[in-house]
Amino acid sequence: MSDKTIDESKIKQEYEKLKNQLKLWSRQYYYEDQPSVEDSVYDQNYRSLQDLEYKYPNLITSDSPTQNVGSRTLPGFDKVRHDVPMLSLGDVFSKEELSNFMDNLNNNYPSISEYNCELKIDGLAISLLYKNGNLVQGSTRGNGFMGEDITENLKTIKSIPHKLNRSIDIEVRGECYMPKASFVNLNKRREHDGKSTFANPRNAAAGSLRQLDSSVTASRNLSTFMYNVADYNDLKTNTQSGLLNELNNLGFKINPTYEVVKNMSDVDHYIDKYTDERDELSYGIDGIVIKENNLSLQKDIGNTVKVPKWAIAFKFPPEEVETKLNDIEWTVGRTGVVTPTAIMDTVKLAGTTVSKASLHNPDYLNEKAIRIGDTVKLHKAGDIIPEISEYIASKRPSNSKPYEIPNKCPSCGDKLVHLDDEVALRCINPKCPAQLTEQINHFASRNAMNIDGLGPKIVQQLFDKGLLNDTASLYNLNREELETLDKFGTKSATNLLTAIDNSRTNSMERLLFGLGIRHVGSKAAKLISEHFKNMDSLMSSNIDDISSIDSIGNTIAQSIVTYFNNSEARKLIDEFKSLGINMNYNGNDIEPNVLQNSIFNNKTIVLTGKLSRMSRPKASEWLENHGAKVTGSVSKSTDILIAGADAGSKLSKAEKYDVSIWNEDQFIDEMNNNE
Ligand code: 0OX
Repeated sequence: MSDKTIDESKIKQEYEKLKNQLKLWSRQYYYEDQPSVEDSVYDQNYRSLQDLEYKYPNLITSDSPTQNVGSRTLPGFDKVRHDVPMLSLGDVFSKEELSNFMDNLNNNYPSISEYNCELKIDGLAISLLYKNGNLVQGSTRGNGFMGEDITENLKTIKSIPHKLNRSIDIEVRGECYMPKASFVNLNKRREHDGKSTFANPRNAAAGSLRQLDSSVTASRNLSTFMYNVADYNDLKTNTQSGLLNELNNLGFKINPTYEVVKNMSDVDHYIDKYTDERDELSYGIDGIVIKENNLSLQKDIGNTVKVPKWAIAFKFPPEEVETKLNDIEWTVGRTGVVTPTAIMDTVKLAGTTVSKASLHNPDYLNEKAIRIGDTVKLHKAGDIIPEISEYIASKRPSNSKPYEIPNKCPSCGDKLVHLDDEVALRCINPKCPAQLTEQINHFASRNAMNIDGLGPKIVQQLFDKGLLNDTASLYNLNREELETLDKFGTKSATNLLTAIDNSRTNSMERLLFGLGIRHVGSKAAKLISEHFKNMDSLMSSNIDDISSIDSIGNTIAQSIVTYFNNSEARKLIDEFKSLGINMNYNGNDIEPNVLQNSIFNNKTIVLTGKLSRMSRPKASEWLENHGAKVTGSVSKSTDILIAGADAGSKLSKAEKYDVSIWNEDQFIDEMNNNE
């Protein structure tokens, strides 16, 4: 073989390698939402490929990322300037505010005679540009002035005409959305494929439009409702309702529910009608849009920089029902925290039956000032979690008395205390039966020692019979004792004994998690066990040793050291040792079911801003227990940013890296789905 041929084959090899590498990275970034290299690395290699192709054009193959026109392979889309800005909408949250808005407008423009009411589709605003009746460009709203060119993707949506019924130049605007059923199916499919699911149809639509391969968008079954044009002169109509009709004639899908009305009372009816029918619609709506109907008047009224002054969005209030508060139940958790739960008459609320709502802690309860017997208003926070908003003063029974926060533990009767400046009430009796049974339940749970068949009812019976008093005593149970349990024959007793016995060989992380050390979730337990390999070396480590582990912070490290400094804890470990419980890390254990089923499993998550319904450490702990790695800063490898109120720079960084951003409601929504 000549030197030249060797050179050529080497270059070809290099070209193939580079091309395939880029294709893999591109796939990881766009299809799997799992980028494995920084953008800069991708760009650098992409340029090397371009250089090679420039020098050796005969190498170029049609599957090269540089040749892919339909599905761009470089991160990001081309920018599109909106010559006529794409406005958003101002919003109001009550009928009173809406009525004020309309009164103001009517006073300033007495010639207003009509309003057009439309449903507010919960999707993404898009703009479609037609030249001579042909679709030439489709874009996202972006910041209103500059969006992204997503023409190829929008072309895959069936409701978007490629050719209009008239050969005109026109720019049409509207909403792209994912129907509820498509969203449910998509998430089912993704879950089945082990991919992360979308939090809501809006996010799913956004993710589907930002695909660089149009065939992915095509498979997502998106749809559109168009409702506006950049320049009214392009249409022969002088009203918003007429404009919708014209758009329909041109071949666009419009939402047919619009109604031309005269006054606030009509608007009121429209709102009530669709508040009732909302659940039945096949697409999500998050409110009603009210627009002054005359287009020339709209022009006179004008816009602010961002929103029209002639239209407003009325956002739906959360659904609310009334019910009676019958009791407040206090339950003791395994760490001794005593939490109140409202027990109410069962009611239907936003699609489910509800009879309980957490009252969180005494401060919260005092703030609500509710009494047993009160009629209360109940809503679902973030559309998911039942929450009492307030009591109805006029319905308070005349003989009701202020509710007294208990000062004794409902389980052991010991005095309840507030530790440090905690709002939570605690029972600090280490022998409190409720705490002990909860500890045993936790110890036996799937992510911990995974003792099959040892549910809370059995634990309670064993405890009541005096056969169990702590986690170690589980390993001393015998068949005769187990056979004294309700409906427990020889077979069930043998099965349970085998399950208990099998748990002796569990890998160290299960025991470590099962101990119930504050802040130590199952994921942290695994990382720590992986690092220290056995319990003795963990017990003799210090805070620095523990926090040197990647993604284990000071809080966890401090908590572990404090735990093992306690002689009772050391005694317990000795007891476990003498009972033959494995103290070593066995290597990669089979992931517990909870982790396998959790969408948070193996996700890198950052929490930022103020969460209103739980503390950040609590949220972290929960996430870690569900397999997530919680880190402090946003990077390309972050999967999800959970942003509470007043989120700052992490939010903009996440936007930059195109990290999924969830608000607290979405997070709580997913927590519920994962429980
Ligand atoms: C919707 C929706 C949004 C557009 C520009 C000025 C008024 N989400 O369904 N916006 C508008 O109108 C805005 N109408 C809608 N129906």
